[in-house]
Amino acid sequence: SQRSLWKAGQSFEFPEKWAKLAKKETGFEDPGNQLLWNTPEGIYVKPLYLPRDIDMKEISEDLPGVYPFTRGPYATMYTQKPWTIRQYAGFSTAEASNAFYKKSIAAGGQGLSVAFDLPTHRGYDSDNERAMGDVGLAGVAIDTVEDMKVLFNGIALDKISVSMTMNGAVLPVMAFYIVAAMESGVTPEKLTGTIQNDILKEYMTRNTYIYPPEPSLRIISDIMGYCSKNMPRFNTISISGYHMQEAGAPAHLELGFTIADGIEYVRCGTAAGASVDDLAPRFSFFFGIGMNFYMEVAKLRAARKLWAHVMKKYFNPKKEKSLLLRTHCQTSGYSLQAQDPYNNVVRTTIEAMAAVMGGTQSLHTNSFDEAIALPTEFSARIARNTQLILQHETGISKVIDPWAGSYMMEALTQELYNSGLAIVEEIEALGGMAKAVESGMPKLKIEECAARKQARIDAGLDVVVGVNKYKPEKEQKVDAFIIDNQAVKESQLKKLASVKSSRDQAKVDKALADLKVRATLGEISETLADIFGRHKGGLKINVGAYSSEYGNSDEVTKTRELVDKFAKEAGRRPRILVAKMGQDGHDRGQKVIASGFADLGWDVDIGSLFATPNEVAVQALDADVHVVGISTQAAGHRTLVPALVKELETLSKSAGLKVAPKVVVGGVIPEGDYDMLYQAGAVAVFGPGTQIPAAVREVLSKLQPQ
Ligand code: SCD
Repeated sequence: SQRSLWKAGQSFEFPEKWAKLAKKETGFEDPGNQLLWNTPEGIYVKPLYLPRDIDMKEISEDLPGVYPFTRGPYATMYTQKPWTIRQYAGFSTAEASNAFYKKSIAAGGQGLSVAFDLPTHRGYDSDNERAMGDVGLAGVAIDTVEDMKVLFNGIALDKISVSMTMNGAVLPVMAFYIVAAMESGVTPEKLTGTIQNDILKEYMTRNTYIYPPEPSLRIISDIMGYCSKNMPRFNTISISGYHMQEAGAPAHLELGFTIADGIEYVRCGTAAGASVDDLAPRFSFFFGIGMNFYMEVAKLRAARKLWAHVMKKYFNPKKEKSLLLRTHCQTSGYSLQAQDPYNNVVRTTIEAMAAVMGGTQSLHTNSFDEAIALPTEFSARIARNTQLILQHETGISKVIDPWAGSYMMEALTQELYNSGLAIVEEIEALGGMAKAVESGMPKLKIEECAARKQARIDAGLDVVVGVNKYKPEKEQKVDAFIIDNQAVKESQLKKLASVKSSRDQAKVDKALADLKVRATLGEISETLADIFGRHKGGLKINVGAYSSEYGNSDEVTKTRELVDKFAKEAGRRPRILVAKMGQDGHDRGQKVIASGFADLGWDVDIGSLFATPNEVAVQALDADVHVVGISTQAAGHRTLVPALVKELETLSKSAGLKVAPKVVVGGVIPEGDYDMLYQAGAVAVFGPGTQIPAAVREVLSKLQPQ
């Protein structure tokens, strides 16, 4: 592949003296160019960097704390105050999460970061029918102010900064947080922390939106406006690229789209009447840090420079702080593997080093078991200690921006800056990010990259240790932390009922319209959804991206032949509905599987997000599919898959069908759940790291041509 790259015409000059030596060592005609690495960013990483690769004039004046802040937002950076160790956590009930937070602060955590469960994100109380599979699973269930008070009980909200990852149901969550603080004696102006409040990326990737874009953007500017007046120490938005990277975006897309989102938010806020200098100083960012070490360090350096430049160009603020990009980072969840899972400790450490060398302000390090289930107490401790070791044992924080001046790092920083800027300009030409999101362009670009990445892994072109190469002879089992969804739900229902029965219902009904009483999260969100409507995401499949990256191998040909044989016998192609159920909106897996199956010869239908088991079954029968493939990331499968199998059987029977469509399940599924899923009627279960052609063959083997 190196040779074909070279022949494609990309050519750089290397010093003759070196080229001669390298030719001897490699036998290559033009070693410098034959050893180029064309990254998913479309950047050619060279085997050797030289002074000529950087523009000395451009970088020689760069200083930390000085515009354009390439070298860091603060002059002294970690030499005086290291980054904040801020571990994203939350599960089951407010009581359980509160106990966990207190323990983790005592063990060295420096800031809080609340993970809410999926029904809370999507604006449903725990007693809503659509919440049934997800209460308390991927985060903590918060229905009322009372829950929020319990969540922070005994934690001084004027001392410890609290980040809340909330976008869709941001109004009730902020309201509960402020009221809970006030009732514990802390006034709003003392609150420090961050609300994610970034809806644009939800439409692109994360999918925990509630309302359509226009009213959602209004809510965001209302929150930014309110906080800038009443909560001056609080960061009003966390403009997030992380989820784009998780969904498949290479660094240049993550960078460009995130900065373009930021520009859109400044525009929204200023259009609502605030000045850029009221808003921008409290903007913050959030990037994902994956395994391409140099690229990730360069990305953070480029992001600061790009933000400073575009802010100056588009808004010309007076305050220097308005130009300054401060960011949180999280190590990549996608890079973690269910196979040979202790390798993940190493991956996370390397990613954490990239975040820190890139100059992050705050960091979450993932736990090694996150590709399997929620972190256990043990794995959460190792994850936190990874940062404590970096802070205390390595000397890494003693030097500011340590990669500055490296030919390679400065060149990569500039290349990423250039590609990020080109994307920002492309989005601006479309009329800004809100318009671009409406067109579906960013989402499709990200999904195409995800399909290509999967194909490279399946074809063995990208090595993942322990997954597609160097597999262990015996799988190492790890303990999985399983939450009893039923028990959490029961406890939430009791608490909800008690809040509802202790208030004056007539007053609630009357006052819900202006949202002033102890309304629940679901009531507030439903009331607003009545006015704004609920947003529905797009459902397009990338055709061709997977197979063009994979190429024509024996494996692909063999698999296609089996699919064709089935088609011949059955009189039609095998047909699969790739669906998601419950409130889990992570759709990278769904989209990648849909692209892969389609490219390998299947007819593919794709299900809407947030479906109930009944809705999936109805769609499956309407489309007359052979198989329903459920993609699951948030543990809802334990409740939802058995319900789906029942629905399929009932509906098939009443439609007079002899056999119901088969059910297969794939995604983040702990080993311990496999039996339960088979017993519930699933015919195949696929964990993360499954190679798609192998999955296609296994699913085919479960089908009888009908
Ligand atoms: C810092 N300070 C310094 C300094 N370093 N002062 C002098 N010299 C130095 N060297 C000061 C700062 O000015 C600031 O004060 C204070 O110290 C705190 O520093 P900070 O840099 O603002 O750090 P922090 O408070 O930790 O804030 C970091 C962010 C913030 C700005 C990035 O937005 C944040 O914490 N974000 C976290 C977001 C998060 O956790 N998201 C989780 C997402 P002043 O404030 O007075 O200036 C999880 C998620 O979505 C997961 C995926 C999913 O669910 O899908």
